[in-house]
Amino acid sequence: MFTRRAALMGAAFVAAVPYVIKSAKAEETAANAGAAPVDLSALTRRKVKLVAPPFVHEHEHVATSGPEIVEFEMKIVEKEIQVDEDAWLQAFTYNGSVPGPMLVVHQGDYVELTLFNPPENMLQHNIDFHAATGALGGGALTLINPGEKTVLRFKATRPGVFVYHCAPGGPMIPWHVVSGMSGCIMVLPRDGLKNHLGEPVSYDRVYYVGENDFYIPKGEDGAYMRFADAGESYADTLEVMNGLIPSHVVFNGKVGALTGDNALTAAQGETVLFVHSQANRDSRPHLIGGHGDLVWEQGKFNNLPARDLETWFIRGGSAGAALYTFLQPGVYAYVNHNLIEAVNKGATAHVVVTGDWNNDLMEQVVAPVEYDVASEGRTALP
Ligand SMILES: [Cu+2]
Repeated sequence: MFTRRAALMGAAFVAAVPYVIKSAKAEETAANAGAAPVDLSALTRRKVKLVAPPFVHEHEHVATSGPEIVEFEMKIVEKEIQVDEDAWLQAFTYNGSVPGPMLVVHQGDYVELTLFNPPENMLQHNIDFHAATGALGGGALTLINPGEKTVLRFKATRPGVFVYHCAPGGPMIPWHVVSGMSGCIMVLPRDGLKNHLGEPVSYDRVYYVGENDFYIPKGEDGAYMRFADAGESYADTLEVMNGLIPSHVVFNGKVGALTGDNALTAAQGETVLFVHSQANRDSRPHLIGGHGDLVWEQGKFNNLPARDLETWFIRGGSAGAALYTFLQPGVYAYVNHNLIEAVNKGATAHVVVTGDWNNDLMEQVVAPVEYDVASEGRTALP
C-alpha cells in the first residue's frame, strides 16, 4: 500500500540499482572497444524518420538496392500517460509512444540507431533488439544516463518481426518493459514475403499492434493510484507486478487506442499485414469475422507461414505477423481472444472496412423477428 515511506524507499531503490549496472556496462564497453571497427564505407546510408504506431514508416516491400546502412533516431521519453478513463501510468517510452515505433529494414541491412536519454529523464535506459546478435541484443552497449546518447549498429541477419525493449538490469528490466518500453522491428527478406509455396505475396498496408500488460495499483478507496513520478510509483507497482495479474491488457498503450475514431481502416480487397508484439506476456490475436490467410505465428520469415488460421499465438517476448485480404465490408474486431482481456481489460482494436457486401459469403436470410411459439416453436425445438 502507498505510504510516503514506501515512496521514498522506492526512489532510493531506483537510484541504487543503476549504480551497480553502471560498472557492468563499463566492462562490457571496454570488451567491445578491443575489436577493430568494421569498414562499411562502401555502403550507402539512408535516414528514416520513425512514425508512431499503429502506422509504419514508408518502406519498400521488395528491396531495389542495398544492402545499406539505415539510420534511425529514438528519444526516450518518461511521461505520464492515461491508460483508461480512471487510470494513469508513469510510462517509459521510446519516442513518446507505447509501444515504440516499428523499424523496417531488409535482411543484410545494418540498423544504426542513435538513442537519446534527455536530461529531464530520471532513469538509465537502453535497448535490447531481439533481431540483433551479441551484447545482450545491444543492451550491454546502449545503457545511457539522462543527458547521454549512444549509437548502436547491428546487422539484420535474420528476416522476421522481432521485439525490442529496454533491459537496464535486475528488477529494472520487467518494470521498464511493463511501463511501456518495447517496440518492434521488421526485417524483410530482400525479395519480399513468400507464401507457403514460396511464391511472392504482398501487402497494401501494415498495422503495428503492440500489446501491453500494465500493473496499476489501487488505493484503499478502490481507485487506481496516480503518482507524481515513476520513483514514487515503484513500490506499489512492483507489488501488483509480482502478483502476475495485470490491471490492464491494452493495444497501443490505452483502452480504446485503436477503436472508435482511432479504428484501423482498410478497403475490401486490400491485403493488410498485422504485426503484433508482446514483450512480456502471451497473447492470442483473433480477427472476429476474418482470418489469418498467412500467419508467421513466430514472426520469422524463413519459416513457411501457416494458412487459414482462426487465432494465433504470440509468445511473451516475441512478435508475429498475419496477412489477411478483407473480403467483406464492415467493422471487424481484432482482439486478444482471452476475451476477459479483450473486453474487460482493454485488448480490443477495430478495423473499419469499406466496400460492397457479398451475399454469397454471408447473407441475413431472416432478420431477427418474433416467431409464433405455438406453431413454429414446437417444430423448431425437440
Ligand atoms: Cu528503460
